[in-house]
Amino acid sequence: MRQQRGVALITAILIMALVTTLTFSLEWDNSLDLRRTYVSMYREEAIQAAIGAESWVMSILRQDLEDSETDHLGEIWASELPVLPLGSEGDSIQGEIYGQIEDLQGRFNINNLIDQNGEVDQPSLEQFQRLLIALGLDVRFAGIAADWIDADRDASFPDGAEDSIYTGNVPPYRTANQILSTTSELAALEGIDKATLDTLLPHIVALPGRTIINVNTATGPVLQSLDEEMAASDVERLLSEREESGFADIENAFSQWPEVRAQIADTSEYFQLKVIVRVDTVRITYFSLLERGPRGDVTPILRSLGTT
Ligand SMILES: [Ca+2]
Ligand SMILES: [Ca+2]
Repeated sequence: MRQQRGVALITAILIMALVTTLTFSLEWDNSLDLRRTYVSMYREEAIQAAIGAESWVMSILRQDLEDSETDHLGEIWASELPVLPLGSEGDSIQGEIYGQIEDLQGRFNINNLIDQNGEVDQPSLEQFQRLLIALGLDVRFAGIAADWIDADRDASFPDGAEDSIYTGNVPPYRTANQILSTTSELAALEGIDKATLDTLLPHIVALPGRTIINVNTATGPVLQSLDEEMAASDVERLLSEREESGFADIENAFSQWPEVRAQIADTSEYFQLKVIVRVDTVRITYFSLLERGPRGDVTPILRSLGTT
């Protein structure tokens, strides 16, 4: 009798343990499911908030074209979008949204490296070489980048790289042989490392078609890339002359370098919006490339979600 009671007790304990484990595992799965649902819901809300900010920014850019004839860093679009709280008081879910707009024509357009026939554009290649020198980077990347974008498969001399180089890599890959949609593609270039990219990326952009530089928003190294006769001291003088509201008269400011005139402007068509949205524990970074037409119509031409 005693032995049987003992067995019954052990069985009861085992069943109890089994039920507890099952319950715990069900609760665990349940809370994970709930969490997953919340995360995807918050993410969706964050994207909707970013799209809302995008249409607000589009109206700022539209208005800007009505109000001003030039684009410079003292304008409303160029100031940071302040941190705005999301969700009203008393809401259990809290978040915020902030961001900035950048004029992309203050940068060197990497797609200028080829002309409309897909062939290397020599003056732009030389400009890119000067930009690399101004940034203290290896000048060979200009030729290597041009080969990556140009239509042919013949490596340029002395600085170039086509499929024969990249197919030897592990894993092997081929050159794009077409214009870039994002500058991060340059990470695939022969010999380029992260430090080089980090230095280069703030000064370059990949825009569809050829563009000219807005000297009101250009970085110092980009100004210096405009002409081989332009010294670092000239750039310093130009930057101090430009200050916040741009050059009063670009013809006058750049009269010393007559060949530069055709490559520069004091207006822009391409802007990048970067918005960071947090909803509860979910955070997204939303990028939108905006094109503003001559009549003020603004169109998002490339949207992406980033991690930084
Ligand atoms: Ca303007
Ligand atoms: Ca090529």
